[in-house]
Amino acid sequence: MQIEKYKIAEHNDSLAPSLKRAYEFLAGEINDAESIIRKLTDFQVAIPSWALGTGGTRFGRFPGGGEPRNLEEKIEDIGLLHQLNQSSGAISLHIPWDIPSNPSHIKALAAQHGLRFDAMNSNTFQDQPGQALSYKFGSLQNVNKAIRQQAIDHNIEVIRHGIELGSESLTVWLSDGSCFPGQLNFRHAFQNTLEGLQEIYKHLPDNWKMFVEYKAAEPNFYSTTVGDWGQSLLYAQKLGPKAYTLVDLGHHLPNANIEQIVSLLLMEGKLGGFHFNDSKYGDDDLTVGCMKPYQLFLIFNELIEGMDARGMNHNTDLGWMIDASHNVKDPLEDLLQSVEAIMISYAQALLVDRNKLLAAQQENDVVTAQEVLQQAFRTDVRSLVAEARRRAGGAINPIALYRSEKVRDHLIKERGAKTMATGL
Ligand SMILES: [Mn+2]
Repeated sequence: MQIEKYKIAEHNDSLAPSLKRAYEFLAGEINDAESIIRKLTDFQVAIPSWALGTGGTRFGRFPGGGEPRNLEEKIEDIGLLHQLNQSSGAISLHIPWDIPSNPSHIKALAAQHGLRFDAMNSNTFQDQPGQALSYKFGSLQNVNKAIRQQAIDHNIEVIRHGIELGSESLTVWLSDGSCFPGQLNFRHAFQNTLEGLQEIYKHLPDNWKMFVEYKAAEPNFYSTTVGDWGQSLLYAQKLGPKAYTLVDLGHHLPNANIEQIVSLLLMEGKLGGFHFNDSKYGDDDLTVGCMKPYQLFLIFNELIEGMDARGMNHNTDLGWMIDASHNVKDPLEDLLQSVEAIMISYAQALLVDRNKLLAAQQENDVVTAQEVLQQAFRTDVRSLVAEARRRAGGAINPIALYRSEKVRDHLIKERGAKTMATGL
């Protein structure tokens, strides 16, 4: 469903006076609010097609009703999010959960909602119905050449779907690894995986990127064949200039310094994509910014510093995606919260006084360095983000409008109370 424009306008009219007060105060306190607003307006985060239904765990799944029943309805849901926040103008598809049976129709529908297709995601971490060979002992790492070939062929098929939709990148996340010591020859697993990725790489169009996503553990709990950024970078360097590392915030060992990782990957020109989520223990896939907003800010601080050092476009030169999914919230409200958290951290990072920070670093003035960062982090930029959204035609308070319009009730009425979106 879509919300009528006049309803967004009415909602904004009712909140405009208080937003104006807050925004004008903030704009008087910071440097060049207008240029930050322009950057916020440009910045778009891709919504993954698997996050529109209620996420499950291995213990169960509790769907909330009105979940999208097909790819068309997933695109409609993302269109609605984008209508509300004007920052969700892209969709990241997962194959085989979202195979477009009529790509030109799907492409047109997405365009109608102002959406483009971000990275395509392959899946060799599950066996699909009718699949000839099993990935139980891995896909590209497998000791069986025929299984490796099946995984290669699948990725080539995903690229083909992506070309039809106008996507320009492939994310490969492998669950390959081992659960027990001795199960795997690490070198053989690496070599097999590299050879498979090289085959896939050959099928990338010239303007495409391949993102090699790493993950420290789960579902394998002894070793992972792309286990950390070092291993991902090794693959990306051996593959060539179209291959990059993808950082997923939940895929590290506890307390890893992710901001340092992104800084060095950017320095090497090998950071390609980013998966936002938050976690307390492992790959919890919780709402962005719900647990560690300061960490998210510090990561954005390094992202901006590193991208600016290389003259990169903040919006287009990295793939920005949410990768979160869980049990207890309305997935659309959750995604609105995640995108809001991203925009807030981005805005705060744009506020950092880089000259002052650099000078403090040169002087070993540790106290000032911390003051500079925390000055930005402790600035309440919510009115700046809301003003950018209002000017772009979105809602000043997306969740409030979503609720007052009873969107979920409408979706349940339209789609039924017992629908379940494809996904985990
Ligand atoms: Mn991910």
